[in-house]
Amino acid sequence: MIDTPGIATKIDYEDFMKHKMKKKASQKRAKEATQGIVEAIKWLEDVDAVVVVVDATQNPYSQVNITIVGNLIARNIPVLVVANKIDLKKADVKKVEAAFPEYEVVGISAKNGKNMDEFYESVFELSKKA
Ligand SMILES: Nc1nc2c(ncn2[C@@H]2O[C@H](COP(=O)(O)OP(=O)(O)OP(=O)(O)O)[C@@H](O)[C@H]2O)c(=O)[nH]1
Ligand SMILES: [Mg+2]
Repeated sequence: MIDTPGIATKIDYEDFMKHKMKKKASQKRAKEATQGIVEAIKWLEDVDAVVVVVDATQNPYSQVNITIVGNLIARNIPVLVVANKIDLKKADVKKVEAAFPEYEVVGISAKNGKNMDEFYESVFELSKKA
């Protein structure tokens, strides 16, 4: 099981500085984070199935989501989309479903454990496709 770092298209060392890191350390950390993403994308070559976890309070139609999911579709890799943070008012699972019509979407809250049974059931179904 691989837990990849969050795949972002933009890593700004100044974001690390906002967390009280010095400039040099922030630049080093940003470089490492970028490397982590490159490695995560390489790992996609070797996986049997992918659980894509998105923040359901954010716009699902981001460039990075479209690129990653497009890549998985092209490779015929089974995918389950998890719309996380349904404990927040802003969360919109329907919007996530509309953005990824190819895949099953399960809404959960990792924070308070909501819908975990449905999630495990979906992972089991996903494993059968792998
Ligand atoms: N409200 C709410 N917040 C959550 C939930 N799950 C995670 N978070 C918060 O979201 C932030 C990111 O959570 P992480 O678990 O670090 O996310 P990640 O995708 O593993 O992040 P990276 O591995 O660093 O890319 C943290 O502040 C969590 O507390 C949730 O279900 N509800
Ligand atoms: Mg993580």
